[in-house]
Amino acid sequence: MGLTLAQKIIKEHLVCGEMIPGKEIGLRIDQTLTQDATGTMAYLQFEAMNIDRVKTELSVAYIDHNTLQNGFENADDHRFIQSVAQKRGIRFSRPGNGICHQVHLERFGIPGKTLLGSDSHTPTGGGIGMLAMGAGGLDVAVAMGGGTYYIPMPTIVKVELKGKLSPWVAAKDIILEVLRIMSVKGGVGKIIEYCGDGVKTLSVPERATITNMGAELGATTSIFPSDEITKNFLAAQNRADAYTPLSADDDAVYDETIVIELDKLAPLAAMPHMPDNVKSVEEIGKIDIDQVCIGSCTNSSLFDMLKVAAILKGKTVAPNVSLSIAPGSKQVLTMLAENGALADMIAAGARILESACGPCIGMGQSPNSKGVSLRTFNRNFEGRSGTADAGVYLVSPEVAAASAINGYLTDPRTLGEMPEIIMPEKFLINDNMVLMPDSCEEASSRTVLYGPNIKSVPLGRALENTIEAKAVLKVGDNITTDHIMPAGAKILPYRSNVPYLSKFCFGVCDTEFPDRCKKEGGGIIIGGANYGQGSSREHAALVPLYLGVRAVITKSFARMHKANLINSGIIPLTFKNPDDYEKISQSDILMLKNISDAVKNENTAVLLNKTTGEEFILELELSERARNILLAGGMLNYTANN
Ligand code: MIC
Ligand code: SF4
Repeated sequence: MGLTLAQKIIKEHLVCGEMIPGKEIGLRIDQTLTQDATGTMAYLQFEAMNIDRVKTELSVAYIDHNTLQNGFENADDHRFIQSVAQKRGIRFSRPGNGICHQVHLERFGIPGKTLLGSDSHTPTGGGIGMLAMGAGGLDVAVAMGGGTYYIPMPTIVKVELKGKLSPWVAAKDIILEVLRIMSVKGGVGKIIEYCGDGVKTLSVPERATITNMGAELGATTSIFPSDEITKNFLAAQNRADAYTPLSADDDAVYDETIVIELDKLAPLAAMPHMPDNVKSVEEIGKIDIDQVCIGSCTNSSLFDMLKVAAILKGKTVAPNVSLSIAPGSKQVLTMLAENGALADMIAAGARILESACGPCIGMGQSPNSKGVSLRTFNRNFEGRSGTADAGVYLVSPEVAAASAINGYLTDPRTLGEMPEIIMPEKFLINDNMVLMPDSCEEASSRTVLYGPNIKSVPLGRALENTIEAKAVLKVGDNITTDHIMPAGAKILPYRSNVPYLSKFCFGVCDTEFPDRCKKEGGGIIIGGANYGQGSSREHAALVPLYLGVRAVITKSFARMHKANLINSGIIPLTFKNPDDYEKISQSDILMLKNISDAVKNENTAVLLNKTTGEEFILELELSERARNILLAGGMLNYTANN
């Protein structure tokens, strides 16, 4: 039986386990990336492991999230990450060099390699045929130290792309269509593999838009074959030797198939507040807008920017709209500047931002109250923009630029003929903003520089046999890590200060949660389906750990968050009968009897609701390794014990 492309790469990197869907497998990781919002924690954990140098083929530390330096904290974190990177054999991409995923695709990604990143959009690398996955910082720190990365073996979904996109319809519309079909929980436990004759009509940046936003499906990763188009992209980046042709076997067997006829797609938008709340732009109609933001790791390539510049050329942004544009990397920004496209954007009234995440993570450009913001980004969760009552629509660069000119949501097909974009044959190569690490000799005298905002990582405690605690919070379906641990300009600088961060935990749902938790000495959280979807941030587990949360009981979990809970020593449990969710109210006293015995040996545990007297069965879906980590009270204790 033939293999799919993802299965081939997994097979080549398999350290342990069998490739049976749902069973735990261990993978060798070739490359890692970190960004600064998760990186400080990841490097604190790496430093705690006492390993001299990283053991990967390549590790890169990017500074792209916390670039708004409103106080010393972010600059201190940058300095800390730089000092660790230089000492430990990691390349350091300086602030201004660009968004990690865009730069990694341009300068470092290699088809067929595994990439683990402390950011959920690491699957962007699937655009050139990498097996690229997001994970919590601790898992990335372990991989940097040469450790194995563990995941449940995913099932493989084939997305067959047929035909060619019509004018004004973009790669973003393909992934929005996949989201419409599969939903934000439809990809959990799955790898999405793209194939079909439509693949060869898509450039690498277009493929990367699709694999990037596969994160919003909850998928483990997404991947495209590596073909002539990949080869030309790598050659244009002066990296022809990185190319290897890769594709699925003709007789590969997939677990599911979705067919998308590209010529039938129209411009789409994800409406507030979920990336799968998708409708066609035509159907939504000409709603008034206040803001347009173009950029982020989803849509900030040179190709995207040239399209935007061509639409804006000779026009002026509508008076009711504020337009911001953040090109994805220094390479993109420089090339735009050199060919005049940047001048067209500026002349039209665009507010040019540095090459960084910026508004995507609420680092500035929050919309006005009740504002309507069109963004080429990948997430439109409530409050993520920094304005609690704003409504964010996710759209393609074409829709964004056309709407910025008109002042209302615009189907770009109404603009007439689509401008032709001619891509340069060679990208401009200048890696002067990537610092090479010290040699082993130099490294021995380099000190790691800790700022005063860097506080120690909270530690769990070994699991006791009975947990009796209050249901300190009950939430519904699709709770994101942005609900659990919000980001944004006011909070992000404290990513290395868990005690301070804890004041904002669950702030979007219930501002009293942190105080309640402290008063009760912790407790148990009750959640709905797909709990913890979204980002890889382990802070969404570390902060609840700090607040004394011992277990989370839900209808189902998102993959990365479940792994982060286990790493933090918080037990993830699911209702055997999802209807039992209704039988627990916030503030009920709950009791998990014989829980350490259950974690040791059983697939179920019993929960007694002491307030109502009812008992329910909960499921424990855990690998042997995860059981041992939980018993030890988290990964750091487990590693120290072993
Ligand atoms: C995001 O898009 O939410 C982030 C910020 O990039 C996160 C990582 C983080 O929280 O630092 C992600 O997607 O993993
Ligand atoms: Fe940065 Fe936004 Fe991409 Fe996250 S999704 S890496 S915040 S640009």
